[in-house]
Amino acid sequence: MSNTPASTPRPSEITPEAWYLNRRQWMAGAMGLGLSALLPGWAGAAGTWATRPSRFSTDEEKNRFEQITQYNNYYEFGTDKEDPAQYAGTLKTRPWTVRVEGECEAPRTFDIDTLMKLAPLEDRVYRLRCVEGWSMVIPWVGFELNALLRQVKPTSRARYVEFTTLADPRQMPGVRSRVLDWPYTEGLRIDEAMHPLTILAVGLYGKPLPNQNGAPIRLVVPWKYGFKSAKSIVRIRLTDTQPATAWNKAAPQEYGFYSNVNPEVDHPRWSQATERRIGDLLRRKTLLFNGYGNEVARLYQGMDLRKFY
Ligand SMILES: Nc1nc2c(c(=O)[nH]1)N[C@H]1C(S)=C(S)[C@@H](COP(=O)(O)O)O[C@H]1N2
Ligand SMILES: [Mo]
Repeated sequence: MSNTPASTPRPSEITPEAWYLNRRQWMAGAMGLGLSALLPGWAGAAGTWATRPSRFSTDEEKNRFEQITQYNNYYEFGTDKEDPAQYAGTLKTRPWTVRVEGECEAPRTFDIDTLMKLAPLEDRVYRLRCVEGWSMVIPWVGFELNALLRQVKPTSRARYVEFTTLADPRQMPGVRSRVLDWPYTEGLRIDEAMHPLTILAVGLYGKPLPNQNGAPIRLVVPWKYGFKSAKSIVRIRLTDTQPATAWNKAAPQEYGFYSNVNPEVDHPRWSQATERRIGDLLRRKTLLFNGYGNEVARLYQGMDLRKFY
């Protein structure tokens, strides 16, 4: 029970329409009671959300705020785990826009403050499994990517989604080194992108995202290795062909397009059978799809997960 979120509705059961309606109704109620301080999304002066657990959340113990914000991968700010916390202060997160374009009828540029308001009143407490062999449990605040994609009306040719993140050498010292071919890009198949577990996170622990965690907006795909969860996104493009991804370009035999967490498919240089939860002494077994198999296994029915790693 503790390893998987409570039973998840099928994507078709959670329409963005229903979700907006719920939120509107909730807001109307809150207004009526004079509880405007509890309004979702908009953080107001305090910059916080009043959140409640989501049915998608794991009830495993959460990592502490300090662990989540001081042990990071964000190569634009350096490759050591302490670098992002130390150097990401130079990242300017306002003004900020996210361009959503490509195979869609209504391409649009969204302002970050508009997007922040889409985040509902719930924490998405997700496991994050890094390909390097460590994991954390993080209470994200965010909204389902499908809610944004539906707004631009994808065409029938939209089979994949490409994510492009900021690469500004003036703000990001790591971009001057050649560890990756900047900008950092990632990709999902359209059904993965539309899945209700896939979110754009704008906060954690009820506060706007710290820069080192990918402010002001980052992807979170909890059944895939952490590197799929691109930080500080500036562009989302619907495509008809599989997009190139930064890690696949850097080392194709090590990092495939799918990168689903899989204890049976080893990284060429190490086993993926176990992981260390940050804060724990002993390693634990890694779960197929990071424990989200009940929700996502059907997306890969009939696929050879060794070939499509
Ligand atoms: N733009 C960008 N996004 C990125 C990375 C990065 O280096 N640059 N690192 C990835 C990796 S390897 C992981 S494990 C997660 C870490 O997210 P966290 O530091 O918020 O836990 O971010 C991912 N997103
Ligand atoms: Mo990672």
